[in-house]
Amino acid sequence: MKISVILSTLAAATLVSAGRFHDLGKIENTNVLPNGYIIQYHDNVGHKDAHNALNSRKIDYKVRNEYNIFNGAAITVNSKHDGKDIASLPGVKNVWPITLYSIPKPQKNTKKPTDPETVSLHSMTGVDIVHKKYKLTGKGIKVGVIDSGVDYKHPAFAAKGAKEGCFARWGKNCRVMYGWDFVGDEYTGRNAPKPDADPMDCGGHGSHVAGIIGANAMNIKGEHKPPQPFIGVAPEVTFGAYRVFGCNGSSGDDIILAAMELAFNDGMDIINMSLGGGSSYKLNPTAVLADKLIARGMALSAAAGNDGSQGAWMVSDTGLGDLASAVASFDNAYGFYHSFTYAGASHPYSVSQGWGKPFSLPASATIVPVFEKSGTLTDGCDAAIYNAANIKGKVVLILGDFSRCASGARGEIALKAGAAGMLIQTSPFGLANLGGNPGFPMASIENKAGDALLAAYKKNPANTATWSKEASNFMIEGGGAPSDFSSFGLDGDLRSKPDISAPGGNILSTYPLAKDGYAVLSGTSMATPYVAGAHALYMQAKKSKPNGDVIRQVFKNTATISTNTGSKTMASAAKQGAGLINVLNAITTTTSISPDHIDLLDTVNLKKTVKITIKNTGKKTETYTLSHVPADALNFYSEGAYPTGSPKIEDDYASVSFSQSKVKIQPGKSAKVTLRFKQPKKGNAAQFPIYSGFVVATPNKSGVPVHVPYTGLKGDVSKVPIMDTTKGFPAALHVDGEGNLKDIAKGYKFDMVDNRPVFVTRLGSHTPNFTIRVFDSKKVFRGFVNTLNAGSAVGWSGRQLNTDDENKMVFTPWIWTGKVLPTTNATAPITLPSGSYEIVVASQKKLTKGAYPADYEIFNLGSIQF
Ligand SMILES: *[C@@H]1O[C@H](CO)[C@@H](O)[C@H](O)[C@H]1NC(C)=O
Ligand SMILES: *[C@@H]1O[C@H](CO)[C@@H](O)[C@H](O)[C@H]1NC(C)=O
Ligand SMILES: *[C@@H]1O[C@H](CO)[C@@H](O)[C@H](O)[C@H]1NC(C)=O
Ligand SMILES: *[C@@H]1O[C@H](CO)[C@@H](O)[C@H](O)[C@H]1NC(C)=O
Ligand SMILES: CC(=O)N[C@H]1CO[C@H](CO)[C@@H](O)[C@@H]1O
Repeated sequence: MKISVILSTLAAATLVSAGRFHDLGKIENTNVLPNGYIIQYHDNVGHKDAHNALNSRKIDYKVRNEYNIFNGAAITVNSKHDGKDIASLPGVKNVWPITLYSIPKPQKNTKKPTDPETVSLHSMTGVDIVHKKYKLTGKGIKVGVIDSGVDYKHPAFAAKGAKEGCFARWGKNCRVMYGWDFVGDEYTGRNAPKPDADPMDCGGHGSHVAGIIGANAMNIKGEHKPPQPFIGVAPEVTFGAYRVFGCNGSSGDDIILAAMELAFNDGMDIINMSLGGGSSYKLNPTAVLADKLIARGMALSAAAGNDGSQGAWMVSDTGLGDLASAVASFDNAYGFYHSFTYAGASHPYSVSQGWGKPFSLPASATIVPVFEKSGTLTDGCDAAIYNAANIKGKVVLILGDFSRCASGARGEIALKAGAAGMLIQTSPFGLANLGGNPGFPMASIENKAGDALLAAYKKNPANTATWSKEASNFMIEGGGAPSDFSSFGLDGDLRSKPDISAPGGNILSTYPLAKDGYAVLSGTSMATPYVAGAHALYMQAKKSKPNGDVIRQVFKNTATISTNTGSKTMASAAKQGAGLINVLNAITTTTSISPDHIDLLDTVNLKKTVKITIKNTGKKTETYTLSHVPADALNFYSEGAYPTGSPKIEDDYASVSFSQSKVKIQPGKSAKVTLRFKQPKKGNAAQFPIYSGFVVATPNKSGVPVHVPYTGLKGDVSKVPIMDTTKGFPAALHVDGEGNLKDIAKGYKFDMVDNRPVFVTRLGSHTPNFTIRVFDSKKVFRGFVNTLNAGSAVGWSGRQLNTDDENKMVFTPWIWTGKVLPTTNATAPITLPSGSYEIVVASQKKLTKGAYPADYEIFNLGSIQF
């Protein structure tokens, strides 16, 4: 077996608890702080009781943070005690190791800050109209940014009438009213934080996020002038800047919990968190606290994650709570372009860099497509082809195939042949960037625009083109669809996640002045603050502050359901959630549907009938028509036991029937409708396709249609492979003193000091309970493997990434010391006597009760002797 890994870099890990053991299954990433634990107490237990309990067990510990809403503390343990001891203390409900979160890796950007489609994202979401027509700005709403800080001096954060921004601790009339630096510049997640009062941003991420929520860069002149004017979603919100990242590195969730509680105590209405992290269950500390804060009236949106290339089951932790919003990303869609009108239709065009200005041509410069002999549009690389056509003083239309000549060269040829200008049809789609030619008007047009011109020319070659004087907004071909990088759901309980999407691909926003002031970034981190800003607009519009889950429902009900780029069918709800947020629809709708998601589960547990409640919150009686909009099914298991990075998209659709197809509802009243689902006929149940769709209720007046997404898995989810067996996992190997992994020689006896067995595992999907069990030669169960590097092997776990940031395969090595945890509520591991022991890797199958062995996926790794 060829796996190489340097074991000395592995961090100690794991946590345990009498009630629950929470293994994070991410030991390989060293993203756990050694000896650090987060403890949650039972409801009636306080800090003092917890100290007494710790002291009575003679545990030498230091308090890092205490949490009143979460009801617990973060501690560092100096003595030999570990998570298991702490978990067994009276009054302790949960124990987790302190986990490090990083700022999600920004995605590669294809756009520059000057590209037109980086500013007009608000036309995707109705926010442009909400600004103009409803004059909503988020005034009076407080939004907390838990991130790398905010460059509060940036002029885009200046209060009305002020030239620069400021922080209220040291200034007057500031938009950043609250804030704290929990960590200091040098904090990396692994060293001691040095808190201070100044939340100035150093990394840049937090300023970008804050700008998306509420920058105003419309009228900034001078040194800090933006590459083009832009505005945030809610440009008059008040900010809290809670800095949890140093200039570089990660942040511990002990710090993040403290920041979330301070944000709540400062009276923040909304917080947004975009933390990187694998996907697991909703039972992680930040998700637990998030649900508590939302229940107390706060709104919280969290990034779904940028792991779209890793396949299914990848939505990040923090947004997994029942009440929180996990936010997916769409690519920026609209662009502000000059255009021309031809045969009654307007088409945007993108001027070549060489020409650099809009076209201004006489009506006599009609458009002439130039064809090859075969009748297809030419690439325009040969002079002869122009000479054969009558193109003098005309604008030639040619195909954007750049394999034979570059754009400058073909411009030169057409110019010499006497053309007045050139339009290039982009292939396959989307407006292309052209280098062009300084002396010749050249521009790219969309693929569909090229087709439209050809069709119109055929009917009437004498059509003339009119060139616009002003630029205007166009939805751009290829934009406005789910971002490739945005993570796929579902979660480990087959719940429908992510919840909603917002623009997150190619977003222009503020950056620290020390780093040029502006940047275009992409990621679900950019989509998340968009939703936070949208919450602020909604609260201002309604003059009330509904809880986050209430607003989530409105946003989900009224989102715009979208197709994938180049596809006619709707994108899966496991990718786009309920669709792209539409704030205009959200504030004007007079209908709601609850619940805001339908989890059909798998074939075995299929929820065949589901009741939804439609409520008419308007002033007039409405008759609603119910309909079903199916979405693509995603097949991640067409190639074997490990989920493929990108799914096979299949046209399997569920069918839905309604107890009534029309329902009349009086104002202020609601009605229940029963939905009957049949799962798709076509999909191959052995490949577990995830199907989805939307149930829509359309009011008979011109009101906003509302919908609820449903998701289901065809097949028996308990048969979805948990262990990745495609690459030789799981296996028992031999780790020598230098950390090299080798096969175990037959009859080998380990000394358990210089030579130890290591059990390697790699999870392709979630398991409610991952265990490595030890049986003696009489087949008697002796306990769960306790390791040198990763604690004891028992507890839930999310799926593992396919590859890490360095493109290395991700897996977990469990280095065995000969110790076992005899039961899950034992207070300490015990050392087994020398002998021969059988090692069994057993992962509980999803949606089962957990009876051993029936409900487990089991691999026997053979015997280990020591
Ligand atoms: C952060 O990293 C950069 C580049 O690696 C380095 O130049 C800088 O000094 C670091 N900053 C801090 C505060 O550690
Ligand atoms: C819409 O439905 C209501 C209730 O059934 C009805 O009174 C009204 O006439 C309908 N309006 C239209 C335009 O069909
Ligand atoms: C995992 O399985 C063990 C052994 O059956 C059990 O004691 C433990 O409670 C289970 N843990 C969870 C989280 O279900
Ligand atoms: C573990 O806890 C269970 C109930 O939670 C109890 O029945 C059992 O006796 C405990 N085992 C030990 C070893 O404490
Ligand atoms: C306002 C705020 O906290 N924004 C954050 C939203 O979510 C992600 C997670 O940290 C961050 O990237 C943003 O900084």
